[in-house]
Amino acid sequence: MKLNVHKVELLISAVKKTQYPATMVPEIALVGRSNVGKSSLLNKLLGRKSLARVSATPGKTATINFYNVDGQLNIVDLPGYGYAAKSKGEISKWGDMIAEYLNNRPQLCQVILLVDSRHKPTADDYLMMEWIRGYNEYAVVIATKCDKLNVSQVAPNMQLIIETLDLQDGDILIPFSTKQNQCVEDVWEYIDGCVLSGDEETDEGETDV
Ligand SMILES: Nc1nc2c(ncn2[C@@H]2O[C@H](COP(=O)(O)OP(=O)(O)OP(=O)(O)O)[C@@H](O)[C@H]2O)c(=O)[nH]1
Ligand SMILES: [Mg+2]
Repeated sequence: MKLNVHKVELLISAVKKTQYPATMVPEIALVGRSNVGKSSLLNKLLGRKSLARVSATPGKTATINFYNVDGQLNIVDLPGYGYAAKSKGEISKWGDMIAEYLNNRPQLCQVILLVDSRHKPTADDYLMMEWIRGYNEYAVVIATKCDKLNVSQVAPNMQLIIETLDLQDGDILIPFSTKQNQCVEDVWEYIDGCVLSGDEETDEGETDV
């Protein structure tokens, strides 16, 4: 069954647990470094140009934003990590805010990790992947900004991501770009599978690892 996006609503921009929406629909969270393209991916997936605010400057998303899709699913846009220009206090406050969400949300059915397709994943990405491994049956990684790669760079860069994050059989790696439409379908295929049919995996369009 394909989930068609008709109505999207920002439920709340939360900074603490008491503000999380009481909805019991399945949730999918987008995590990754600042500036990797989490908010852009959300806009592209939901077909809304500027629902989530996007910026060329890292650190744009500072709250946990819950978007409800057709009353069936929440997609959660989290603040990014690894933004060096922030003060130590701010980094730790953001880290705590992200951890509090990830550790206190039973309806969270999958955490999707975004990494920049141009670069080797960082130590923070690896830590995030370890957390995801402990929490989800398999990992879903989206390699963003693929339009910035030459065709010949795609395969080796995907391989670098697979090796650095130690992706295993059954994990999913989806090359993504906001400038291409096919990859949007690939992500939706996966979300539909995850949300509507339990933990069913899809194998179209993604890189088998
Ligand atoms: N060329 C290209 N640029 C992209 C793509 N996705 C995102 N960007 C750009 O990357 C920058 C950061 O995008 P955001 O979506 O704000 O990144 P974010 O991960 O939400 O960042 P934080 O909110 O700081 O954590 C913006 O200038 C986007 O236009 C993509 O697929 N291709
Ligand atoms: Mg953002």
